This record gives sequence, structure tokens and C-alpha cells, in this order.
Amino acid sequence: RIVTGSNNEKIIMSSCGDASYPETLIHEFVWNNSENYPNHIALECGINGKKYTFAQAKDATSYIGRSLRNMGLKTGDVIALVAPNFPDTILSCLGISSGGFIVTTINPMYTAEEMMIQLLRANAKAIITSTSIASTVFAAKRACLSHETPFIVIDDKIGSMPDGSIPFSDLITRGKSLPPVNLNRTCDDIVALPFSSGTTGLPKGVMLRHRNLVSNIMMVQTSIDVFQFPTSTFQDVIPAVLPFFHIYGMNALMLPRLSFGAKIITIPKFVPETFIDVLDKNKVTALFCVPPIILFLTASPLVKKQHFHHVHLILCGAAPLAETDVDRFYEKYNIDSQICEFRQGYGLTETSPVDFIGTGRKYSSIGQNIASCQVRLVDVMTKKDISTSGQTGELWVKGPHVMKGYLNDEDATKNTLTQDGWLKTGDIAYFDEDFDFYITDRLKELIKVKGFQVPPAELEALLRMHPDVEEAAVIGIPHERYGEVPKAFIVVKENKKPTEDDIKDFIKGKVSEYKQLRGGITFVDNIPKNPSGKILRAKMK
Ligand code: 4UW
Repeated sequence: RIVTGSNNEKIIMSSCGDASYPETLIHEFVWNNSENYPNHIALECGINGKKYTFAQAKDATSYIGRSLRNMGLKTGDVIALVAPNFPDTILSCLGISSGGFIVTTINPMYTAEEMMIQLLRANAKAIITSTSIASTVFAAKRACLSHETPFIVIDDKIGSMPDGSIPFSDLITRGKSLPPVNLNRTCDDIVALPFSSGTTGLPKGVMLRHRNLVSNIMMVQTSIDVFQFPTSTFQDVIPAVLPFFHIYGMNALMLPRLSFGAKIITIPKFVPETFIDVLDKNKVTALFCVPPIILFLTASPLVKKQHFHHVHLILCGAAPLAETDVDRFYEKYNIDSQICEFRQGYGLTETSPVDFIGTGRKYSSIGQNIASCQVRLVDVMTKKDISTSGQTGELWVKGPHVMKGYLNDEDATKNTLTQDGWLKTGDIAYFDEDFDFYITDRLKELIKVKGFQVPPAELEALLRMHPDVEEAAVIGIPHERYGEVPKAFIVVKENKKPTEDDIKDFIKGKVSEYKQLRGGITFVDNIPKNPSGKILRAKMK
């Protein structure tokens, strides 16, 4: 399994070999098999029941692309998609691709200020959103984009459309009478621009090509056979509560599962009753989770054994999960773990996202590197490659799924991607005697709250804007339900005495709910830093 490279690097190859994948654009890939089941339901709203068959969804995608072209948008323009999970969110995403554009997905929970930063950094030329958040998105648009920027709104039955909006449904109806788009795109072109803070600093646009997304889907598909993933013999039914704006929801759930004929039931927001209602009304076959959902499934009195009757796979990732959490789930429901199997996955936005998937019964392991994903473990101190089980090092990965780089950020790209294509994940890991991997720590600054990214640099910059704050440093501390929460250390200016609540109030409203300083604030005399001024986060922890 371990091959020595030309620079004496120790490369841990995948036991699955290499994956083959077609040179196809992502929207073509997703609908490739759909002619075999045109009348099956592809998309259904878990709230209002709105449905699209595969044939309808495929056609709608194409019409949306045509309509966007007809608005004067040009090949390679970036379109911001800021919407909770709805069938129309999925159609928007694929429609943007079919029109030859790039989709930057923005967290619909963001404040207008947070949205503005991404709209500007991504240089968005149009926005697709939905009525329930349209006023916030419109405020962001008005503050930073030109008046003519197309503002397209999905009617999600809550809230209304700001003046001058284009109803999303018009894109489909009008697109029918427009000529097909003459696409001049290759698999090397960028199609998705999700944002990630990477190993350090503020969120950056992650440039993902069509090939990155398509290859990663096939890398997983090749590996699930080798790792004997439980699969359905019939059409999968998958509730989609993980947000599509995040790469896990986008290219581990939505796009791959649609490609293989699943029915996706969209859930716009995690509300226990809504989630249970979807489980009650559907024969759900697979659950895509983050650790807090696993905890919810175990703890909630609303969840019953019968909800798992058709479930053959429970997948979890985006943040660490303890073996005992999975044990507790199985103990509570007395479910056969070979019929309803639990597996972890591991990945990151920068790798489209999947690098590892679970191989079986070791619940705390992220499993093994998938087909075509090469891995190195690099000792943090000596920078030498590790080739022995049990030793920890930084995880590096390489393969056709690795991003092109960060948009307009050469420094960050250089610090993350080596010249020969290795991506430094910023995660610390080791492998056992079976080559099953375990994540033990995070070298990078990133804090993960419920699986969502919280870049400490963003909160630190905000805290420094408070008139009483001299210096600030933010780290993640463990939290029982959320995994981690941000905690701030603050040095105040001379003769100033702000309270913890003063500072928390200052942050409130400026950043989303999940980024709030739930870990509290400690006032200190100084922040430990290295000679070049970098905050010594490990020391603070
Ligand atoms: N255990 C511990 C894990 C794990 C983890 C991720 O926001 P991003 O950039 O991306 C994600 C992607 C999640 C994901 C991808 C594919 C997959 O199969 C799956 O599970 C089924 C989940 O969250 O954050 C990337 C960072 O999130 C941490 C890790 O620090 C990584 O660098 N992370 N998965 N299983 N930590």
C-alpha cells in the first residue's frame, strides 16, 4: 500500500485502485442515467410536497440555463445561490452549470454583512434566493452590487419578493421557448465556488472544476463497492437536511445521489418535527448526517425504531464523532448494525469533498482513502513522511478531486497546495494496522460548530472593531451538542471595562447565530504570540 515517490515521499495508495470517470460536465453527468427512469420522482419538497420527475428536472435545468443566458449573463459569470434546501435550489445549481456559469453557494443563514463579503469576493453577476430570506439578501445586494444585477426569487411561501425581482418559475416557463445554450465549456472550467477558510484567515472562494466534482462522485462510487457499502436495490429515498450550500450537501449528497437515481426530499431547516414528519411519511433508505443529528436521533423522544425500518445506511461526517455516540444509538433502538449500517466519511471543501469513507465496524474511524485519492502523513515537527501505523502527522491528499486553488489568493493557494499537487488538509491523523484512519486533532485554525465552518480570523477582526478592544483571539472549545463553540480572549484598552455582555451584544446581528461566542469571553493581559505575531492557538487551548 505504501509507495515511495521520487522525492522519497511515502504515498499511501487507495486499496480501491483508480476510479475511471467520464469527461462530462457536471449537469450532464447528473442526468446521464435519468432516461432509464424519466417518470421517477427526483426532487420533492419535504414541507409543501412540490415534486419534479427526473424528466421534468432535467428539462427545467436546461430551461433555467437558457433563461440566465437570455438575461445577458456571459460564460463563466458567477451567480450567487443563497437559498435554503428546496427542489428549486437544486434546479438552480444545475441550471447555472447548464448555462455555462459558476455557482457560488452562500449560507442562507448569513447576515446581510456576511453575504456582502462573499458577493463581492466572488464578483457575483446575479443572485438566486428565496422569499423567506429575500429581504436580507436584497439588502446585501443593494449595498454592494449594481441596480441591474438580476435578482431571482424562488417562492418558498414565506415572505415576499422585493420590487424588481424575477420570479424563479419564470426562468423555467420562459426558457422553454429559448434556443438551447451553445456551451463552450470543458471539464477544466470552474463550475462551483463554495467558500472555505482553509487552514488560516478569512473565507476564500474554492475553485472547483467540472472534473473535480465528476471525478469525486466516481471515486466514491468505485469505492463503495470495494468497501461493501450497503446499497439499495431500489430507488434510494434520502432526506436532504444538510444544506446544499455546503460541499457535503452539494457533492456528497445532492449531485451524486441524483446521478444514481435517488429521490431527494428537501428540508429547508432542521426542525425536529419537520424532520420526523419526513421520516414518518417516506420509506427513507439512507440518512446523511453530521454529529449533532446523530445525537438528536439518539436523544429525541420523537424518534422511533420504525423510522429506521428501511434505512440501510447512516453516514456521518464534517466533524468528529465518538464511537460511544454510535454505540448509544444502536443500543437505544436495538437495531441490527449489519442491516442499518453506520459509516463515517471525511473530506473538505477543497477536495470536492470526499477523501475517506468508512470500511465497516470501527465507528470512530474515517475509514480509508477512496479510489484515486493518494495520501501522505507528514510529521508536523520534522516534516518527514510517516509510514508506520499509530504515528500522527498532518494529512495530505492528492487526486483529480483537488481544487484548482483559492480565487484571487495566490498566497493561500501556495500555502495549501504544493507544486506537485498535494493538498495540506490541516488535520492531524494516524492509521491503524488495517490502514483505517483516525482524525485526532486540527492543526488549522478552523472551528467547526455543528459541522459549519467558523473562521476565528473573522471573529477576531470583528472584535477588534469594538472601541474598547485592544486585541482579540478566538479558539474553539468542546461543546456537548455542537461539537465545538467559539471562545474569545480579549485584551481591553487602557481604562476600559467592557462586560462580557457588551462584547457579545456587539457581535450579535453582525454574524450568523452559529458563530456567536457561545464559549464565552475571558479578559486577559496579553495574547500569546510567536515572534512574527501569529497567535499561538495551541498554547491558548
Ligand atoms: N471527522 C473529523 C470527520 C470529518 C472531519 C470533516 O467544511 P469543510 O471544508 O468540509 C466538510 C466536509 C464534510 C464531508 C465530506 C465528505 C463526506 O463523506 C462527509 O461525511 C459523510 C463529510 O465538512 O470542513 C473540512 C474539515 O472538517 C473536518 C476536518 O477538520 C476537515 O478538514 N471534518 N469530516 N469525519 N473531522
